[in-house]
Amino acid sequence: MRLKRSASNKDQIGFNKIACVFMLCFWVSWAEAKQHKFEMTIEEVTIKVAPKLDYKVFAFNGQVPGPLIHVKEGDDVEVLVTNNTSTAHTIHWHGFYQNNNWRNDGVPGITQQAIEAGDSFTYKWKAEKTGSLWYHCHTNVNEHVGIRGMWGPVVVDPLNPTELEKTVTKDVIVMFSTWESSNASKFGQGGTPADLVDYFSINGRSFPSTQPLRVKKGDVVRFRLYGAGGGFHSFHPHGHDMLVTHKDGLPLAQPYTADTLLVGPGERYDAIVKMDNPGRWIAHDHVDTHVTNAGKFPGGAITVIEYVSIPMDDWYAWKDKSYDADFFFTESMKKDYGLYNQSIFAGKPIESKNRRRRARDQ
Ligand SMILES: [Cu+2]
Repeated sequence: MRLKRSASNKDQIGFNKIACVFMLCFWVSWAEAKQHKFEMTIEEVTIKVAPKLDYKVFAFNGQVPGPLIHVKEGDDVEVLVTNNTSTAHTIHWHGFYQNNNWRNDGVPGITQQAIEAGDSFTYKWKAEKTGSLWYHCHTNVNEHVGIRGMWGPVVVDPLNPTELEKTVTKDVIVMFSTWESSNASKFGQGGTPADLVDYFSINGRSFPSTQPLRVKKGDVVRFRLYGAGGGFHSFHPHGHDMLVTHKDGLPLAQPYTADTLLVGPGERYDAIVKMDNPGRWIAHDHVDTHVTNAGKFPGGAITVIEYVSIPMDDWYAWKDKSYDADFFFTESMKKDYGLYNQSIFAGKPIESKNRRRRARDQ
Protein backbone atom coordinates (compact mmCIF):
# COMPACT_ATOMS: atom_id res chain seq x y z
CA MET A 1 0.00 0.00 0.00
CA ARG A 2 2.74 2.40 0.97
CA LEU A 3 4.65 1.72 -2.26
CA LYS A 4 1.51 2.21 -4.28
CA ARG A 5 0.70 5.49 -2.59
CA SER A 6 4.24 6.74 -3.13
CA ALA A 7 4.03 5.89 -6.85
CA SER A 8 0.74 7.71 -7.15
CA ASN A 9 2.17 10.74 -5.28
CA LYS A 10 5.06 10.77 -7.72
CA ASP A 11 2.61 10.69 -10.61
CA GLN A 12 0.72 13.55 -9.03
CA ILE A 13 3.90 15.60 -8.54
CA GLY A 14 4.91 14.87 -12.15
CA PHE A 15 1.51 15.93 -13.42
CA ASN A 16 1.63 19.11 -11.34
CA LYS A 17 5.06 19.96 -12.77
CA ILE A 18 3.85 19.48 -16.34
CA ALA A 19 0.73 21.51 -15.62
CA CYS A 20 2.87 24.33 -14.14
CA VAL A 21 5.21 24.39 -17.15
CA PHE A 22 2.25 24.39 -19.54
CA MET A 23 0.52 27.20 -17.67
CA LEU A 24 3.75 29.19 -17.51
CA CYS A 25 4.23 28.85 -21.29
CA PHE A 26 0.62 29.87 -21.84
CA TRP A 27 0.98 32.82 -19.50
CA VAL A 28 4.28 33.96 -21.02
CA SER A 29 2.89 33.92 -24.58
CA TRP A 30 -0.40 35.60 -23.72
CA ALA A 31 1.17 37.99 -21.21
CA GLU A 32 2.94 39.51 -24.24
CA ALA A 33 -0.42 40.16 -25.88
CA LYS A 34 -0.91 43.87 -26.42
CA GLN A 35 -3.95 46.12 -26.42
CA HIS A 36 -4.08 48.38 -29.47
CA LYS A 37 -6.37 51.36 -29.96
CA PHE A 38 -6.49 52.60 -33.53
CA GLU A 39 -8.56 55.25 -35.28
CA MET A 40 -9.69 55.24 -38.86
CA THR A 41 -11.79 57.70 -40.80
CA ILE A 42 -13.55 57.12 -44.09
CA GLU A 43 -13.05 60.01 -46.51
CA GLU A 44 -14.24 60.98 -49.95
CA VAL A 45 -11.10 61.54 -52.00
CA THR A 46 -9.89 61.34 -55.58
CA ILE A 47 -7.01 59.00 -56.36
CA LYS A 48 -5.02 58.79 -59.56
CA VAL A 49 -5.43 55.14 -60.60
CA ALA A 50 -3.53 55.75 -63.85
CA PRO A 51 -2.07 58.85 -65.57
CA LYS A 52 -5.39 59.46 -67.34
CA LEU A 53 -7.77 58.16 -64.68
CA ASP A 54 -8.77 60.23 -61.64
CA TYR A 55 -11.20 58.21 -59.54
CA LYS A 56 -13.56 59.14 -56.70
CA VAL A 57 -13.25 56.66 -53.82
CA PHE A 58 -14.35 56.12 -50.23
CA ALA A 59 -10.96 55.87 -48.63
CA PHE A 60 -9.92 54.55 -45.22
CA ASN A 61 -7.76 57.31 -43.71
CA GLY A 62 -7.94 59.00 -47.09
CA GLN A 63 -5.93 56.36 -48.94
CA VAL A 64 -6.39 53.34 -51.25
CA PRO A 65 -5.48 50.70 -50.23
CA GLY A 66 -6.42 51.47 -46.63
CA PRO A 67 -3.69 51.65 -43.96
CA LEU A 68 -1.82 48.55 -42.83
CA ILE A 69 -2.83 47.02 -39.50
CA HIS A 70 0.00 44.80 -38.24
CA VAL A 71 -0.42 42.99 -34.91
CA LYS A 72 0.55 39.77 -33.19
CA GLU A 73 -1.51 36.68 -32.43
CA GLY A 74 -3.39 37.17 -29.15
CA ASP A 75 -3.45 40.98 -29.31
CA ASP A 76 -6.67 42.84 -28.52
CA VAL A 77 -7.59 45.56 -30.97
CA GLU A 78 -10.08 48.42 -30.92
CA VAL A 79 -10.66 50.49 -34.04
CA LEU A 80 -12.70 53.68 -33.77
CA VAL A 81 -14.14 54.28 -37.24
CA THR A 82 -15.54 57.71 -38.16
CA ASN A 83 -17.52 58.03 -41.36
CA ASN A 84 -16.77 61.41 -42.95
CA THR A 85 -18.46 60.52 -46.24
CA SER A 86 -21.97 61.24 -47.50
CA THR A 87 -23.20 57.63 -47.32
CA ALA A 88 -23.29 54.61 -44.96
CA HIS A 89 -20.49 52.06 -44.54
CA THR A 90 -19.27 49.29 -42.22
CA ILE A 91 -16.01 47.38 -41.84
CA HIS A 92 -15.95 43.63 -42.21
CA TRP A 93 -12.81 42.00 -40.81
CA HIS A 94 -12.25 39.33 -43.43
CA GLY A 95 -11.00 35.95 -42.22
CA PHE A 96 -11.36 36.79 -38.53
CA TYR A 97 -12.96 34.13 -36.32
CA GLN A 98 -14.65 36.67 -34.00
CA ASN A 99 -15.22 33.98 -31.36
CA ASN A 100 -18.08 35.10 -29.10
CA ASN A 101 -17.77 38.42 -30.89
CA TRP A 102 -20.07 38.18 -33.91
CA ARG A 103 -21.45 41.69 -33.51
CA ASN A 104 -18.07 42.96 -34.72
CA ASP A 105 -18.31 41.15 -38.07
CA GLY A 106 -19.38 44.34 -39.81
CA VAL A 107 -22.36 43.30 -41.92
CA PRO A 108 -25.17 45.89 -42.01
CA GLY A 109 -28.63 44.53 -41.23
CA ILE A 110 -27.10 41.25 -39.96
CA THR A 111 -24.61 42.08 -37.21
CA GLN A 112 -25.03 45.85 -36.82
CA GLN A 113 -26.71 48.91 -38.24
CA ALA A 114 -24.53 50.61 -40.83
CA ILE A 115 -22.36 53.54 -39.74
CA GLU A 116 -24.30 56.45 -41.18
CA ALA A 117 -22.72 59.58 -42.66
CA GLY A 118 -21.12 61.56 -39.83
CA ASP A 119 -21.38 58.71 -37.28
CA SER A 120 -18.73 56.62 -35.53
CA PHE A 121 -18.48 53.00 -34.44
CA THR A 122 -15.85 51.12 -32.45
CA TYR A 123 -14.91 47.62 -33.59
CA LYS A 124 -13.28 45.36 -31.02
CA TRP A 125 -11.60 42.07 -31.85
CA LYS A 126 -8.90 39.68 -30.75
CA ALA A 127 -6.23 38.59 -33.24
CA GLU A 128 -7.04 34.88 -33.18
CA LYS A 129 -6.47 33.86 -36.78
CA THR A 130 -2.99 34.63 -38.13
CA GLY A 131 -1.41 35.51 -41.48
CA SER A 132 -2.63 37.62 -44.39
CA LEU A 133 -6.05 38.96 -43.42
CA TRP A 134 -7.84 42.11 -44.53
CA TYR A 135 -10.69 44.49 -43.95
CA HIS A 136 -13.28 45.87 -46.33
CA CYS A 137 -16.61 47.66 -46.32
CA HIS A 138 -19.67 45.39 -46.33
CA THR A 139 -22.23 48.00 -47.47
CA ASN A 140 -23.12 48.07 -51.19
CA VAL A 141 -20.11 45.83 -51.71
CA ASN A 142 -20.40 45.68 -55.48
CA GLU A 143 -19.67 49.41 -55.60
CA HIS A 144 -17.79 50.16 -52.35
CA VAL A 145 -15.44 47.17 -52.45
CA GLY A 146 -15.62 46.46 -56.18
CA ILE A 147 -14.80 49.94 -57.52
CA ARG A 148 -14.40 52.46 -54.64
CA GLY A 149 -11.28 51.13 -52.97
CA MET A 150 -12.74 50.22 -49.57
CA TRP A 151 -10.15 47.65 -48.52
CA GLY A 152 -6.84 47.35 -46.72
CA PRO A 153 -4.47 44.73 -45.31
CA VAL A 154 -4.25 43.22 -41.82
CA VAL A 155 -1.25 41.05 -41.01
CA VAL A 156 -1.33 38.99 -37.81
CA ASP A 157 2.06 37.48 -37.00
CA PRO A 158 1.76 34.00 -35.47
CA LEU A 159 3.30 33.29 -32.06
CA ASN A 160 4.96 30.24 -33.61
CA PRO A 161 5.91 30.93 -37.25
CA THR A 162 6.77 28.02 -39.55
CA GLU A 163 10.42 27.35 -40.47
CA LEU A 164 9.69 28.64 -43.99
CA GLU A 165 8.29 31.91 -42.65
CA LYS A 166 11.40 32.48 -40.57
CA THR A 167 13.50 32.66 -43.76
CA VAL A 168 11.63 35.72 -45.12
CA THR A 169 13.61 38.99 -45.38
CA LYS A 170 11.05 41.20 -47.17
CA ASP A 171 7.25 41.38 -47.02
CA VAL A 172 5.47 42.52 -50.17
CA ILE A 173 1.71 43.13 -50.14
CA VAL A 174 -0.04 43.00 -53.52
CA MET A 175 -3.77 43.79 -53.60
CA PHE A 176 -5.46 43.25 -56.96
CA SER A 177 -8.60 45.09 -58.01
CA THR A 178 -10.45 46.49 -61.01
CA TRP A 179 -11.99 49.83 -62.03
CA GLU A 180 -14.67 51.25 -64.31
CA SER A 181 -13.64 54.52 -65.95
CA SER A 182 -17.26 55.33 -66.86
CA ASN A 183 -18.14 55.44 -63.13
CA ALA A 184 -14.96 57.14 -61.92
CA SER A 185 -16.65 60.42 -61.05
CA LYS A 186 -20.08 59.20 -59.91
CA PHE A 187 -20.51 58.03 -56.33
CA GLY A 188 -23.54 55.77 -55.95
CA GLN A 189 -23.31 53.87 -59.18
CA GLY A 190 -21.31 51.19 -60.92
CA GLY A 191 -20.01 47.79 -60.00
CA THR A 192 -22.85 45.91 -61.69
CA PRO A 193 -22.74 43.24 -64.40
CA ALA A 194 -23.84 45.93 -66.87
CA ASP A 195 -20.73 48.07 -66.23
CA LEU A 196 -17.51 47.87 -68.22
CA VAL A 197 -14.38 47.02 -66.23
CA ASP A 198 -11.50 48.64 -68.12
CA TYR A 199 -8.68 49.29 -65.61
CA PHE A 200 -6.81 46.70 -63.52
CA SER A 201 -4.51 47.45 -60.66
CA ILE A 202 -1.95 46.48 -58.06
CA ASN A 203 -2.47 48.38 -54.82
CA GLY A 204 -4.97 50.68 -56.51
CA ARG A 205 -2.67 51.80 -59.37
CA SER A 206 -2.37 50.74 -62.99
CA PHE A 207 0.95 50.62 -64.86
CA PRO A 208 2.84 52.94 -65.31
CA SER A 209 1.48 54.40 -62.04
CA THR A 210 2.51 51.24 -60.16
CA GLN A 211 6.01 50.97 -58.68
CA PRO A 212 8.91 48.58 -59.22
CA LEU A 213 9.85 46.06 -56.57
CA ARG A 214 13.54 46.58 -55.82
CA VAL A 215 15.43 43.55 -54.47
CA LYS A 216 18.96 42.32 -54.04
CA LYS A 217 20.31 38.85 -54.65
CA GLY A 218 19.70 36.75 -51.54
CA ASP A 219 16.45 38.47 -50.54
CA VAL A 220 13.66 36.07 -49.60
CA VAL A 221 10.45 37.86 -50.54
CA ARG A 222 7.07 36.88 -49.21
CA PHE A 223 4.36 38.02 -51.61
CA ARG A 224 1.05 38.40 -49.82
CA LEU A 225 -1.37 38.31 -52.75
CA TYR A 226 -4.92 39.58 -52.21
CA GLY A 227 -8.00 39.41 -54.43
CA ALA A 228 -9.35 42.71 -53.09
CA GLY A 229 -11.89 43.58 -55.80
CA GLY A 230 -14.35 41.55 -57.85
CA GLY A 231 -11.96 40.19 -60.50
CA PHE A 232 -9.77 37.13 -61.00
CA HIS A 233 -6.05 37.74 -61.31
CA SER A 234 -3.25 35.41 -62.31
CA PHE A 235 0.06 36.52 -60.82
CA HIS A 236 3.15 35.62 -62.83
CA PRO A 237 6.65 36.82 -61.86
CA HIS A 238 9.11 36.10 -64.67
CA GLY A 239 12.37 34.24 -63.99
CA HIS A 240 11.38 32.80 -60.60
CA ASP A 241 9.25 30.11 -59.04
CA MET A 242 7.02 30.86 -56.09
CA LEU A 243 6.68 28.54 -53.11
CA VAL A 244 3.04 28.84 -52.08
CA THR A 245 3.01 28.46 -48.29
CA HIS A 246 -0.31 29.87 -47.03
CA LYS A 247 -3.90 30.11 -48.24
CA ASP A 248 -6.22 32.67 -46.60
CA GLY A 249 -3.75 33.13 -43.74
CA LEU A 250 -3.37 29.45 -42.89
CA PRO A 251 -0.20 27.40 -43.49
CA LEU A 252 -0.55 24.68 -46.14
CA ALA A 253 0.22 21.13 -45.01
CA GLN A 254 2.04 20.72 -48.32
CA PRO A 255 3.53 23.95 -49.74
CA TYR A 256 3.84 23.80 -53.55
CA THR A 257 5.74 25.61 -56.28
CA ALA A 258 4.13 27.56 -59.08
CA ASP A 259 5.14 30.21 -61.60
CA THR A 260 1.55 31.43 -62.11
CA LEU A 261 -1.00 31.72 -59.35
CA LEU A 262 -4.72 32.40 -59.73
CA VAL A 263 -6.12 34.73 -57.06
CA GLY A 264 -9.92 35.00 -56.89
CA PRO A 265 -12.06 37.61 -55.13
CA GLY A 266 -11.50 37.57 -51.36
CA GLU A 267 -8.65 35.04 -51.55
CA ARG A 268 -5.15 35.46 -50.18
CA TYR A 269 -2.04 33.46 -51.03
CA ASP A 270 1.37 33.80 -49.42
CA ALA A 271 4.12 32.90 -51.88
CA ILE A 272 7.82 32.93 -51.01
CA VAL A 273 10.32 33.78 -53.75
CA LYS A 274 14.10 33.45 -53.40
CA MET A 275 15.67 36.30 -55.30
CA ASP A 276 18.47 34.29 -56.89
CA ASN A 277 18.35 35.41 -60.53
CA PRO A 278 19.65 38.98 -60.96
CA GLY A 279 18.00 40.87 -63.79
CA ARG A 280 14.97 42.98 -64.55
CA TRP A 281 11.80 40.88 -64.55
CA ILE A 282 8.23 41.84 -65.25
CA ALA A 283 5.69 40.48 -62.75
CA HIS A 284 2.14 40.78 -63.99
CA ASP A 285 -1.43 39.62 -64.04
CA HIS A 286 -1.52 36.91 -66.73
CA VAL A 287 -5.16 37.49 -67.62
CA ASP A 288 -4.19 39.10 -70.93
CA THR A 289 -6.87 41.79 -70.85
CA HIS A 290 -5.59 42.89 -67.41
CA VAL A 291 -2.43 44.52 -68.78
CA THR A 292 -4.33 47.31 -70.53
CA ASN A 293 -5.68 50.75 -69.54
CA ALA A 294 -8.97 51.59 -71.29
CA GLY A 295 -8.14 48.98 -73.92
CA LYS A 296 -4.55 50.07 -74.53
CA PHE A 297 -1.44 47.96 -73.86
CA PRO A 298 0.70 48.28 -71.76
CA GLY A 299 -1.12 49.11 -68.56
CA GLY A 300 -2.99 47.47 -65.74
CA ALA A 301 -1.58 45.07 -63.17
CA ILE A 302 2.12 45.21 -64.02
CA THR A 303 5.19 45.70 -61.86
CA VAL A 304 8.88 45.00 -62.40
CA ILE A 305 11.25 43.13 -60.11
CA GLU A 306 14.43 45.22 -60.31
CA TYR A 307 17.62 43.73 -58.89
CA VAL A 308 19.64 46.69 -57.58
CA SER A 309 22.84 45.24 -59.08
CA ILE A 310 21.51 45.65 -62.63
CA PRO A 311 22.26 49.05 -64.20
CA MET A 312 19.37 51.00 -65.76
CA ASP A 313 19.30 50.92 -69.56
CA ASP A 314 18.41 54.26 -71.10
CA TRP A 315 15.47 52.67 -72.97
CA TYR A 316 14.00 51.10 -69.82
CA ALA A 317 10.39 52.26 -69.26
CA TRP A 318 11.03 53.05 -65.59
CA LYS A 319 14.57 54.41 -65.94
CA ASP A 320 13.66 57.71 -64.26
CA LYS A 321 10.95 56.40 -61.95
CA SER A 322 10.61 58.21 -58.65
CA TYR A 323 10.78 55.23 -56.30
CA ASP A 324 8.76 54.57 -53.13
CA ALA A 325 9.64 51.36 -51.31
CA ASP A 326 6.41 51.48 -49.29
CA PHE A 327 4.20 50.92 -52.37
CA PHE A 328 4.17 47.25 -51.38
CA PHE A 329 3.92 48.10 -47.63
CA THR A 330 7.48 46.77 -47.24
CA GLU A 331 8.72 49.67 -45.11
CA SER A 332 5.55 49.72 -42.97
CA MET A 333 5.89 45.96 -42.33
CA LYS A 334 9.37 46.56 -40.85
CA LYS A 335 7.99 48.81 -38.11
CA ASP A 336 6.72 47.81 -34.67
CA TYR A 337 3.17 46.54 -34.41
CA GLY A 338 0.59 49.20 -35.11
CA LEU A 339 -1.55 50.93 -37.72
CA TYR A 340 0.42 52.69 -40.45
CA ASN A 341 -0.67 55.08 -43.19
CA GLN A 342 1.18 55.05 -46.52
CA SER A 343 1.55 58.56 -47.97
CA ILE A 344 2.01 57.17 -51.50
CA PHE A 345 -1.62 55.96 -51.48
CA ALA A 346 -3.19 59.21 -50.23
CA GLY A 347 -5.89 60.83 -52.38
CA LYS A 348 -7.03 64.44 -52.77
CA PRO A 349 -10.00 65.37 -50.51
CA ILE A 350 -13.38 65.98 -52.12
CA GLU A 351 -15.69 68.45 -50.49
CA SER A 352 -18.72 66.26 -49.71
CA LYS A 353 -22.26 67.56 -49.18
CA ASN A 354 -22.23 66.00 -45.74
CA ARG A 355 -19.04 67.73 -44.73
CA ARG A 356 -20.26 71.05 -46.14
CA ARG A 357 -23.49 70.68 -44.17
CA ARG A 358 -21.68 69.89 -40.94
CA ALA A 359 -19.24 72.77 -41.44
CA ARG A 360 -22.22 75.10 -41.98
CA ASP A 361 -23.98 73.82 -38.82
CA GLN A 362 -20.95 74.46 -36.62
CU1 LIG B 1 -18.97 51.26 -47.84
